[in-house]
Amino acid sequence: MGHREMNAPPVRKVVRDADYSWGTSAMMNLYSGTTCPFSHRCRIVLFEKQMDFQVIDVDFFNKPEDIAVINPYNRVPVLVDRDLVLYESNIINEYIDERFPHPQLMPPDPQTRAKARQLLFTMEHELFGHIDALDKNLKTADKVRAHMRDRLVELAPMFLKQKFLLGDEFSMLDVAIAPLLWRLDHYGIELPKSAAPLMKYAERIFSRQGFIDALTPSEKVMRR
Ligand SMILES: N[C@@H](CCC(=O)N[C@@H](CS)C(=O)NCC(=O)O)C(=O)O
Repeated sequence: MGHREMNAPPVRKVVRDADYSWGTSAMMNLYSGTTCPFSHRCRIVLFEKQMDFQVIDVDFFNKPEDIAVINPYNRVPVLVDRDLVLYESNIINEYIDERFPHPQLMPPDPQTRAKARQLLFTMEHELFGHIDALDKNLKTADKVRAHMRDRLVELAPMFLKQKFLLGDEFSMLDVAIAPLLWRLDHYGIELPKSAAPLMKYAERIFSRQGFIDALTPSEKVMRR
């Protein structure tokens, strides 16, 4: 898996009319929702690495039953790497990062790595854990929008001093937050002017080739 001739370009196949033939490929297969922010995270990591992989678009309106077979929570993203089946975007991303360490996205030293994991947890708790309420337009959606806006505004001053969330290097933390920053208009989250440094930071991520390549056609039109 992932082996190829020196200098040969990586195989980055996107399967749009999937036959869902689980794990039959020698390459890593990512089953990914075309508008799913969690799948988006995994696509970004795959495209940041110089390796072969296959992204398989999963149609939410016609979700194959096999997803429930390989993920007891019946959700995407799911990564299939031969015998290994993984779900949960952050767990998938750490696996890809360890399997293909260049460029390394988790910090190399244990202390900073532990801190990064804690920040990933906080990000789920404060931000991504509420996305379902926005996607499903639940009664709590407005409250959730205000909560997410406030948490994001708190982050803004940090980017007056550093380029990315963990310092001046792009890391897994930036990967994890990027799908939300890309979807602010889509989710109706309006940020005040004081969040300008955060949006400058977001543009820094959006201009990366890995980020651009990872966008699906449905995601491309989410941002004006
Ligand atoms: N915590 C999970 C969240 C995954 C998730 O919520 N995926 C959504 C799509 S964005 C899903 O598959 N929902 C089930 C459905 O819509 O049927 C992760 O990080 O991977």
